[in-house]
Amino acid sequence: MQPTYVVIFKFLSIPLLFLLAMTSALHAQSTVKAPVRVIFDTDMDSDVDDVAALCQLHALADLGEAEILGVVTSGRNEWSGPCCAAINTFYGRPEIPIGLVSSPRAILQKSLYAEELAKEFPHKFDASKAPKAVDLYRKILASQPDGSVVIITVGDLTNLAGLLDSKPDAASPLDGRALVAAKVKEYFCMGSRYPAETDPGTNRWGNFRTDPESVREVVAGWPTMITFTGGGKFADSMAIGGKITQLDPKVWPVSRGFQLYFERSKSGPTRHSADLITVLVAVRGFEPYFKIVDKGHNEIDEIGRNAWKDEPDAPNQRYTSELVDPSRAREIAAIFEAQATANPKLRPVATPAPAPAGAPASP
Ligand SMILES: [Ca+2]
Repeated sequence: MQPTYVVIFKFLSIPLLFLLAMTSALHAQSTVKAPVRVIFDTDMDSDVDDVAALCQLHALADLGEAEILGVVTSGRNEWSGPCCAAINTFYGRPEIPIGLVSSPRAILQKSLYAEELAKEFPHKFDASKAPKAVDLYRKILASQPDGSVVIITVGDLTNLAGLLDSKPDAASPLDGRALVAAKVKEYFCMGSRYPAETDPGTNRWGNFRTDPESVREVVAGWPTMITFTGGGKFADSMAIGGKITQLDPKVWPVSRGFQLYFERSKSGPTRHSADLITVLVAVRGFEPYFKIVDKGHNEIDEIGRNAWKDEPDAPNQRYTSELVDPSRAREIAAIFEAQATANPKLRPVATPAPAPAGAPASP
């Protein structure tokens, strides 16, 4: 007996089959999402999730889901810029512009990996020719369609405060706030804990305590949607590192970064995924994993502690710091690791050929 679908197809004429095929192709085309146009703003210094998050963003670019318009660094560590350049080069995108923070508010933090990644992996970054982060933001935003750009910060908010405060220049006749209002679709911010961060200490940790003045200015003055994503237990529940550290650290910057971080901080074998959560939500949205709180506003105190207040409601502020189903945390961590370890599409890493039978095992 013939399968049912064969019987059905026998009754369909060739032109009708062609029409059906064309209709489904057109439908597929109309449902393909345009890549999310991203500017990635990172403190590529103190913590190592930035390394994995930038690799993840390249993987999403390889899938056609994101386009990386530029990368800017928010801290004063001199190796952060070249480290980003090394990662961009690894993924076959050495042309991505990299801007460096210039504000006197920017702080200097040590890095356990940035210098090594910058020295061990090829790139042609020249800090003396790199644009200032705010200038690069302005240039990129001015060149993009209205309402099209997504900003992701996984570091300090120093550059964004500078952007809001920037004056008209050769790139655009608009001041910073008007330029952001015109060009930025949404802003995704990795920062702090939710519903509140209550550390009584004065250490300058995380992304809000490092430059609180800038955080207060950005949160108060940002003219489009801001989505905050939390750290702490939320990001710990999706910790990564197991698969990343299995890759050859001589070949893969992400593996080398995690190796150095774990060795030198005497930690591991996993690390929280705070910055990767922000990237995933910015590019793919909240569904199906992330719970959103969209009523209220984020209140930031003088030292950068925050508290989510239900009243009054800021229509342009929301956060996620909880999973719809917390039992799926490991599933999401596996997605992060798969993305951070995906073979670059533009510059694939050769997998070693299997040794011929009978050959001596390599040392
Ligand atoms: Ca970070």
